Amino acid sequence: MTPVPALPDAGSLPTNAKLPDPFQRIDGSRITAKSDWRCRREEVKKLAEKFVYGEKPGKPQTVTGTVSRTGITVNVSHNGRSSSFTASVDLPSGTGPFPAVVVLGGFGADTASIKAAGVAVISYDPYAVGKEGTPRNNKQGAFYSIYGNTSSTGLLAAWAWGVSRIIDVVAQSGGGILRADAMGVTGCSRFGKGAFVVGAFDQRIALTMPIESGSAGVPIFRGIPGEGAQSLSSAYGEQPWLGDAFSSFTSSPARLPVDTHEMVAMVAPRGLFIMDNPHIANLGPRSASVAALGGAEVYKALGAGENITYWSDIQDGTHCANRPEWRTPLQQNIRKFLLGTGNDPGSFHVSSNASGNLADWRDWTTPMLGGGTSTPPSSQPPSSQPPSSQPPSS
Ligand code: MCU
Repeated sequence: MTPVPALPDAGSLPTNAKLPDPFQRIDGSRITAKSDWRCRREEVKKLAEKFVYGEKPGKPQTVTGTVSRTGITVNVSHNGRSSSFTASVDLPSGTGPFPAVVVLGGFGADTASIKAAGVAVISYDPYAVGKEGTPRNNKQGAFYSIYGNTSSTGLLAAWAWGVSRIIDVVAQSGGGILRADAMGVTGCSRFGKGAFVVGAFDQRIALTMPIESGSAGVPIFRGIPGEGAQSLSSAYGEQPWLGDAFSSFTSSPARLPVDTHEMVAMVAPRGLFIMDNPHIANLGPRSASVAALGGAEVYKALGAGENITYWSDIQDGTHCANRPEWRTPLQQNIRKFLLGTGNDPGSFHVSSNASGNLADWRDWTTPMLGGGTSTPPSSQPPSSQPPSSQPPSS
């Protein structure tokens, strides 16, 4: 892969009230083929690390661990430092090996439906890897034991690094119990922010399902002030979720060279099911719908427009409630992307209370990308993906 060119300096970024063009490379040219997306995605990733989340390092020098029918252990060492953490496993009935969904935090995800579909639940405590409640210059948890307590990487990227290590261990385990090629991720609220970053930064995740993620999650940063969602300075200051470098953007998101529609795009063409709550303006649901619509343009350009679902048309306004409206699309997404037994098209069900208009936010058009081989046909089982949507990834 061509190396990513030099990234812009924080001091020289132009102000752009519109969403950056996801198809435009750092050098100013636009991509023309589906096979160009992989390199462009790498640029987006580097920009997102530098300006938003902080660096998510790749696989450490040593990752070992175990997978049993009840739990996963992860042991990591790198440059003479080591740390470890565990996650619990809850298997569905049947013989396996099973697909699995990593659930961040202990609430909000419909784990009963996941298991009923024949998929294992891996309960992952993000705080074991990146604790909340610490100052930015003394971050704690398994990630920071390795990369240093003053690492500028925020908690969301640290949590995502932890899930990547779980996948490493599952992949190394021989696949008797869990399938590393059929892994999903979900979580609600702050753990919806985490689930979103997990799926954007690890191409091995087959299905990404953030729930009611709010500011620093799915909503476009540029839309948050106008919508009256949790302010960027509040989200930046409440916990070190975002990287330290985001501090210079909290009152000027229009200077960001990336926005979250491009995090949506990083998930493409893989399965993405965004669940949101239109009854709580603090969550920025209108800005989340714009992120989904903007990112969906990349899905469409890759010929994978049916792999993204956005659903905020729900009755109950309680934050992180278990919602009947999401059960059917959840089952459909699991069948399509984890079990390989279905092919229902994704769709947008945007509440009229909180529906954003992409046309207000973009000054670019969606190209017809050439080449037919960069995205899997949606009926393809999750285990076999063609080269350009493959790892390497970490
Ligand atoms: C929506 O996620 C967060 C929100 O950003 C915070 O301001 C609030 O304190 O907690 C929410 C959450 O994680 O609720 C469970």
